Amino acid sequence: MSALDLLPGAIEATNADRAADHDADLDALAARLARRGVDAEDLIARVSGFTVAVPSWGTGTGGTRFARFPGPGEPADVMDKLDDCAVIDRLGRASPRVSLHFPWDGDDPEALRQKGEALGLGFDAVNSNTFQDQPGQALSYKHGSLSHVSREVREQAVAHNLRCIEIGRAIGSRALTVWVGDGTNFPGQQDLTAQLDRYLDAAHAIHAALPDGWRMFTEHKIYEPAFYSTVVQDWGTSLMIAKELGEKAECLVDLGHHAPTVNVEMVVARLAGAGKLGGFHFNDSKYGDDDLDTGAIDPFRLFLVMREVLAAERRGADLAHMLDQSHNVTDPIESLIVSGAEARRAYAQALIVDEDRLAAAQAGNDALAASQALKAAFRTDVEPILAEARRRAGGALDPVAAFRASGYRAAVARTRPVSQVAGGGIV
Ligand SMILES: [Mn+2]
Repeated sequence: MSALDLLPGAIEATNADRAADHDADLDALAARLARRGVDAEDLIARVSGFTVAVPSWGTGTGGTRFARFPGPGEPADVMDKLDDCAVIDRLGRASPRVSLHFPWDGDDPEALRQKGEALGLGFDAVNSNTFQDQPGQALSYKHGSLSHVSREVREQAVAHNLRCIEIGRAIGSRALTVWVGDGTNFPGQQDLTAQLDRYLDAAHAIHAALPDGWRMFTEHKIYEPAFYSTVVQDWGTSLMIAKELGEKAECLVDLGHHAPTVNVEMVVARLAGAGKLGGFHFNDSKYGDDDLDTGAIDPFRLFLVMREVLAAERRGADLAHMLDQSHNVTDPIESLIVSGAEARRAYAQALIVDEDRLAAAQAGNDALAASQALKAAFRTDVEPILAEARRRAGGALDPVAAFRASGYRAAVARTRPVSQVAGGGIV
């Protein structure tokens, strides 16, 4: 028996416990929404159609530069990670696809494809890793990858990205996310302009290798691991790169990769307006790239970002939504379930904004009324809509309660080896 077989009984039991309260809450919310001209059935359908990909690397306990505290039953390999991703989707019903990271997730596309098919999971964007060295690697990325001064290192980094595309093709992915750790720690360490030129030259080679129907996401980050400068430091550079590379290149916005006071929803609006918004890495932060759980710190910002997502989608944008966060003190499965729901919550809140009221306020320069129109949507507790979307898809009304009742973590802890990796480092 697989540990996954523990889920149906737990979903059924916890749903039965909560059904009466949930039905009453849903009826009350539907009536309230109806008075505002919002059809609850329509909202449930829209929410059900909004999904976020789970990052395979997020299923293990994360860490900081200081330490990592492994939890019980951590995935030992990518097959375990995919099992955990299946748990997340079966309970939360918001994440039918997984975003893989190579070479962390091996080099056996056929095995990945078969496993995904067996679990009912698809694959979202594949992520390349040229920010650390792997055992047996010929050349080091210590001083950069796609922007390295050495042509040989750049070629090695390009070749890795091409391999990621190859694996992605075999498993049904249709996008490659490129984030590099390239940058400098000292003024003068590198020529800032020449460094970006080298990056562009290498990125062109990757872009040229993209199959039809594929996209390449360029992900910017203001700092870390380089602390003085990074090669793709902000959305402006990311946009320059995407425009320079061509049609298949688009910008990915990781919510944590900006300076603390940056207006991220503005960044999203600008990239969407330029026709170069490709997708997101959702997470949350208080100070920098904290990689905290989506919606954990500033749910209002997430809502405002989702407003821009919705606006872009209404204009025809096809956006890739992924989670990218580090779970240092929680069970990663629980965090990823909750984060998928938080993304959906913000999306649902964005959907119920009274657009006519907002447009009238904007046309009349009535700032207060405009703000109130947004707040009215943000203050609405849409949890019954989210829960109903889960239940109708066979998921749990309360997925964390169902997960805890299932005993899944204890079951896999009996069969998976205890993780020995206690050192610091990113995940
Ligand atoms: Mn990211």
